[in-house]
Amino acid sequence: MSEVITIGDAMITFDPVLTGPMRNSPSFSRKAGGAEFNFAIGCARLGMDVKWLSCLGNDEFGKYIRNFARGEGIDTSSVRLMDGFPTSLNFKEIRADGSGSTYYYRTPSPTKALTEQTLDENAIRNAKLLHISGVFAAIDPKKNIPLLKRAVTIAKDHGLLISFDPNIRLKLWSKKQAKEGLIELLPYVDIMLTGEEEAELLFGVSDPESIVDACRKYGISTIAIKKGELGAVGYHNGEFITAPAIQPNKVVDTVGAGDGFDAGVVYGFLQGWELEKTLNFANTIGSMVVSVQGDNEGLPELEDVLVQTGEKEYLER
Ligand code: KDG
Repeated sequence: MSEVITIGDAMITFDPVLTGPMRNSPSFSRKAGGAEFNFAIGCARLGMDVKWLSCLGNDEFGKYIRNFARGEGIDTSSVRLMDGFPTSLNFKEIRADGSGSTYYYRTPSPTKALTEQTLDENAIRNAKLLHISGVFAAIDPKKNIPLLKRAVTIAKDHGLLISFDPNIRLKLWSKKQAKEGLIELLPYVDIMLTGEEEAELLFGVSDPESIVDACRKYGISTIAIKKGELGAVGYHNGEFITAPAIQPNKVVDTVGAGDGFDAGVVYGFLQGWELEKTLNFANTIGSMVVSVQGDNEGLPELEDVLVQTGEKEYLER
């Protein structure tokens, strides 16, 4: 039985050796990434039992990603290697301030083969929380929105919590498609993990109170709004909390910080922590992710986060 289950694509991520326009980087370092995949790694490093539902190409890259996930302790028994679909690729551009762009080669993604017929419904029934994100939805909206609706329906029928990150990637779909598609998932969501801009796209409002009001109309009871360098704002059970950002030592690559934050909120929530402690924990994870290059290399283990938050002493090894 997994505590947390998630569904999504993963890609080979090519990190440039030079900052600046990607075309000028003479070589790249081969890594792996993908929003839901990063989230799964974040949860596993915090000590949660995680299962990831996906399809990869039946090729060297697909096998590398599956092995990587296995090495993180993620249950990959429902990750299938598909003939005829190359594993998705993502070339990154990283600017001097750590921000960047992505250049995808993921059409069609091997997750084309993940359908309502092949969905591991039993695995969903047996978890505590299902995490979904707008990246998987965007890869193939006609198939994946109904598939996600099926997954969340099974999850709700079996008492799971649903966490959701809109993760809107405008290289994958238009603003109109994103809004129409993702709104369909909101009535199933318990924990909303959103950036301000994404909330504005979905609801047409950008201040925290209005975002919370908009989410609550869909029955969402816990909301975390990610404000990047400004920290986060959270809402739960009538309580509003502003949690200041934790300043990272340096910012080298901001990709994956949101996924790490999501894993932190889910961890705190499942532990039954107060909202303030949960947001501080999640912000700390975000700050640790941005100081390491790679989409998931900076995701910390639980002990490392507790050392950063001052709850545990650093023991020199
Ligand atoms: O959230 C980080 C991810 O977005 C990144 O690892 C890969 O761009 C990506 C995607 O589409 O999942």
